[in-house]
Amino acid sequence: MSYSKLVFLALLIFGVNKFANAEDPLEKNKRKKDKRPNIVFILTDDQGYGDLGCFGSKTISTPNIDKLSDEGIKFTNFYVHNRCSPTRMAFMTGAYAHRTELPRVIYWFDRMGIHEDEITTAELLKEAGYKTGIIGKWHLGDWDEFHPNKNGFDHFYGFLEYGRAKTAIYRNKTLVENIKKKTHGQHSPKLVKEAVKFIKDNKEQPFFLYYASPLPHTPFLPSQKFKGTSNQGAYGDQVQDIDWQVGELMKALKENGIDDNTLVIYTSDNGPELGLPQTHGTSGILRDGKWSNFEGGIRVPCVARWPKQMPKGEVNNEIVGIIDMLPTFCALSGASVPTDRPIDGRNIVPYLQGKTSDASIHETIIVPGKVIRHNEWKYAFEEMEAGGPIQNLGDRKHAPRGTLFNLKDDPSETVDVSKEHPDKVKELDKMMREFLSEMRKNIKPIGKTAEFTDELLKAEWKYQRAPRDQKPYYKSVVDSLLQK
Ligand SMILES: [Ca+2]
Repeated sequence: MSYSKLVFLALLIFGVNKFANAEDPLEKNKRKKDKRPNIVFILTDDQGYGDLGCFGSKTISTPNIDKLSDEGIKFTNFYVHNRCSPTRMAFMTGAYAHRTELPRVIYWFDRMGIHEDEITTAELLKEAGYKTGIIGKWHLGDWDEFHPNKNGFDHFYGFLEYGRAKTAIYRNKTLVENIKKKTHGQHSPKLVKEAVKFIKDNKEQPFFLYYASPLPHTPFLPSQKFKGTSNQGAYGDQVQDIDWQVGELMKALKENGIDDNTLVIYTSDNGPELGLPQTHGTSGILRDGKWSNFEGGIRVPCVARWPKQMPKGEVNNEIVGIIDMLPTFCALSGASVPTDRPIDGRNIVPYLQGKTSDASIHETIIVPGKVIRHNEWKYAFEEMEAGGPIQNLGDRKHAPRGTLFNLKDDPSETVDVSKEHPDKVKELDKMMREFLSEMRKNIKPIGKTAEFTDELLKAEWKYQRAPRDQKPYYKSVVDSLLQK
């Protein structure tokens, strides 16, 4: 039976019941017969393309993640945005983050976040009868208006945001722990414990677990257990910590007898932070890293495992990305993809089943207004910048507007071939203009708190960046605006 028929049949038999009662034996029986897969989506933070054993690392050991690759599919062309919040927004909405006015990171003082009108991946899965959980880092708004519980997640445990020195762990809306000093790796066992419990509690029914580790982001602070275990400094130690976490999650799936029909996807939210004085992440063969729209910033390692339907040990070189998760998870759960708004992602279930046809599901991936990849061609609609604001660029260079790379011949983006292919330049430039024209017509607002004003936002930025002795002054400006 074809997959779509299976989904249709499952819907016909089991329906979508929002009022499922855990005590009702009929409902319980239905859930036991529910054959839809569980989904575990693991997202790491600032991990480079070259920093997994299965992606060629010789200095970091990742046996558990490599096993996912051996038992499933390795995706070599998986795209995200080049920084945290936009990628997480794209994951939740199935669309490029620029469509929601979010090309940048949300900081805790921003008073903005995901808009209440967004239809999130979690909401769609919840509506389809999945139990939904997020464990780890949210980063789509630090204020109550944008809370994961208001965006389709039945369960939340972790950090609303992880960018500031002081942070906190919440379970749903309850404060569990105030964290005075960043100690990244120390939180891993707590996150794992919560995830293992979530898996156990929901083994009788389909669930969606979004496991968003705050590792291996700067500052590199591995837990004592992993300190010095890799050959790539404290950064590598953190990746080995992540690998341990993946192993624990896989163990829990096996122990609960559900690993066969659970789709596990592992990837990173953006490329590695480069140019640091200490040993850091690597993009492997790709150029540049985080903050940049060179491949090292927007292409990340990705592996997926789903024994029930997926072939073992395959490599998929097609263009795919974080935007594809919403339509793909809709197809798996029987939910309908929203039709009242542009969705840039595509359903890649055929790839997950090992089917690759002559026609690619995706031919194009875009960073709106910046770069466009179409098949093997990559075009700089604007100057492609190397690195980011806090990085030492060393000998890393920008690429001027109009640069064209052929990623098939030149995966490391070293030779501009725009002069040899003027027609291709014209074609891609036109594609981007047409995309932007459509996007501007359909732009969706970012969510804002009641207090949000441009004036307040500017004042908070100044306060955050002010030297210590000037902080009281800028704080008084913020306070006076808040009292208005
Ligand atoms: Ca990140």
